Amino acid sequence: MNILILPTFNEEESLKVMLPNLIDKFDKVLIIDGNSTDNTAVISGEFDVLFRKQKGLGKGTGIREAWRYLIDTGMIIGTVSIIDADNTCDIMDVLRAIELIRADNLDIVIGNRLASGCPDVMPRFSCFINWLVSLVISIRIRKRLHDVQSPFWVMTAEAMKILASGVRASKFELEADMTIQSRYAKLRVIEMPIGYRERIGETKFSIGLRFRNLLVIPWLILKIRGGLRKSDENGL
Ligand SMILES: Nc1nc2c(ncn2[C@@H]2O[C@H](COP(=O)(O)OP(=O)(O)O)[C@@H](O)[C@H]2O)c(=O)[nH]1
Ligand SMILES: [Mg+2]
Repeated sequence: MNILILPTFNEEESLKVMLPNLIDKFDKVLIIDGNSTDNTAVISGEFDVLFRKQKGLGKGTGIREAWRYLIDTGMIIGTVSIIDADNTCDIMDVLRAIELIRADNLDIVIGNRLASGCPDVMPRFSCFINWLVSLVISIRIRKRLHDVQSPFWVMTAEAMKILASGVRASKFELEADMTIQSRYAKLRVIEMPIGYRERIGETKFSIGLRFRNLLVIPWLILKIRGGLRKSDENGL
C-alpha cells in the first residue's frame, strides 16, 4: 500500500491543482488539516481522500497525529510519503522515490531541492539557512545531508512507525527532528534530487515561526551529542 500524507493549513487553491493529479497514484491520500479557515475541507471533500482535522497545533503535531492515525488503523504496510500541500513538489518524483525505496531496500528517501544549486523559486537566504542547518546537523549526526528541511519525505511504513515513536516536533522543526531521529534509529536514508516549483498560495512559515526555528533547531542540534554518544556506547 502506498499512502500519501498532505499537511494542510489554508491550501484550497493548491489542493484544486494537486488533488486531480495525484488521487489515482496512491492507495490512500490522508489530508491532515490544521483547522483551516478557508475551503480546504470543501475541496478535499470533492475527492476520495481521508480528511482529518488535527487536534493540536502546528505542522509537526499534524504529521505526528497522521502517523498515529495510520498506526492505530493498521495502515502500516508499504510506503508513506509526505509532501507539502502547496504544489511545490512533483508527484512523479514521489513515485520515483517509492521505486528507489523498493529497488534499493531503503528506509527513507529525502528529496533534495538543492542538488543543482539554489532553485530559482527559493530565496537565496532560505537556501543559505537550509545549507547551514544541513551542514551542522550533518556534522553532528556524521552523515552528509544537503536539504534537511525538505518538504519531501518518502519512507517505509516501518520507518514511519520508528519516527512516530521518536519525533517530538510540533511545528516547522519537524524535518530536522525527523532527520535526527532517523539517524538514532540507524535507518537507511538517502537523498534524491527533486524539482521544486513555485508555491500556490501563501507560505505558512511566518516570521514568528522562523524565529522559533532559530531557537528550537540549535536546541535540537545541541541535544544530538548525548543521544549519539549513548547509541555508540550501546554499540549500535
Ligand atoms: N496539518 C498542518 N499543516 C500545516 C500547518 N501549518 C502549515 N501546514 C502545512 O505545512 C506545509 C508547509 O508549510 P509551507 O507554508 O509550505 O511552508 P514553507 O514550505 O516553509 O513555505 C504546507 O502544506 C502547509 O499547508 C499546521 O498547523 N497543521
Ligand atoms: Mg512549502
